[in-house]
Amino acid sequence: MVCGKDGKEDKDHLLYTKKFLEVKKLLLLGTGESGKTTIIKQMKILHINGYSDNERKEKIPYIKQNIHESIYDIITNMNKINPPVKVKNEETINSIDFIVKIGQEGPNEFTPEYFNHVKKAWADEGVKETFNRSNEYQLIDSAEHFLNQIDVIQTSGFIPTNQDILFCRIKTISISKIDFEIPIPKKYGGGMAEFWMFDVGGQRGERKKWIKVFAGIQAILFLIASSDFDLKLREDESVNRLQESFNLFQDIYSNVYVKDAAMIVFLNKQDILQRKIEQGRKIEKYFPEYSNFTPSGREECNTEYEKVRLFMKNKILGIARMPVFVENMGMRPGKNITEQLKPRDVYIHNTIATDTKNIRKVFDSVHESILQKIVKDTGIL
Ligand SMILES: Nc1nc2c(ncn2[C@@H]2O[C@H](COP(=O)(O)OP(=O)(O)OP(=O)(O)O)[C@@H](O)[C@H]2O)c(=O)[nH]1
Ligand SMILES: [Mg+2]
Repeated sequence: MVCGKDGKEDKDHLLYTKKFLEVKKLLLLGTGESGKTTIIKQMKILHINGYSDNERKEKIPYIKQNIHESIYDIITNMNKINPPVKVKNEETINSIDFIVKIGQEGPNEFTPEYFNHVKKAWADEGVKETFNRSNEYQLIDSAEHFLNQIDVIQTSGFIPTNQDILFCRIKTISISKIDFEIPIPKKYGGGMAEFWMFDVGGQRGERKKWIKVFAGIQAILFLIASSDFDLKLREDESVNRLQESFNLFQDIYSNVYVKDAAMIVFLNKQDILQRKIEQGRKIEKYFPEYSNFTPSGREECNTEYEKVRLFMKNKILGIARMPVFVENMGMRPGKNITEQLKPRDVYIHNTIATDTKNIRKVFDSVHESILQKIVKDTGIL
């Protein structure tokens, strides 16, 4: 307890302890496949009770479906990409025909025969080459993880690990909420903070539902898949996925319904971004302005990957620096008032949503930022 001469500090302390103890409502936003649901899964692992064996087993059909979607999308794109790719081993054609005949929906039953064909196809060098060019078509991120594990997945005693659950891709088409409690650091008075975290679908058709959960949100966790720089949007292949993310961030940043929420940005999928940059993929091919980008002297930048990370951070800060004007409807025609929104802090983190250790660390820091914002907003310090 903080004691003051006139009891003011005591009152202040009580006020913000009360604020800290209020439920904190966090909203996950971002484009499709940016990693929102993966963050929800991490909260269940870190702050709820993790996954029971039954819950793990419930994921098996989805994992098998991920395998089918992956192999189907790779092999049906071998001929479509330019230049096309041929199988290296003629015998693979038989397996490819078997899988293609099943169709996009997947088999009624995942038999040993089915898995043998998938394994044969995946072992072909031509199929691997097409996989390596997956930025030229649409492929889920979990493809390699599950295709490499068919032997384990097809056994009758298979129980998915946390890693499998985190990689399993299921598109979100409804709004869901999880709640959990985490300890408040002693310096803020201790106790437990209750969090409600909302997950929404990020594809274009899902975004009209977002407004339903805007009321009373304290913080927005906005996810950007930073590795998206060389991918096209699933919903509209004429649009770059990373550009779509920046545009969406700008829309949300200037949205008057969430103007009081803290803005926390996760530059996610850092593992994939690092791999792509180290393999020599060039971001300037998609974002020509990168060629003129020089990080400020204060920021550590020893590798190309670190420079790309700073470029993206800079893009976000650039959007946040732009003035936001909103028009308030006046009572009488012609009496509209244009108001400039207060600029606000944007907290940016580089994340790997599939890495529990990384998310534990980042979320501790997110929690701290939210507490600091409460202190700032209540005007006590
Ligand atoms: N390697 C890697 N994969 C990731 C990362 N974050 C998410 N993924 C994978 O990306 C895929 C999409 O993640 P989701 O969490 O389903 O994405 P979402 O934002 O919920 O997508 P929608 O529900 O369509 O809005 C999943 O297969 C995840 O395992 C990451 O940091 N690294
Ligand atoms: Mg989702």
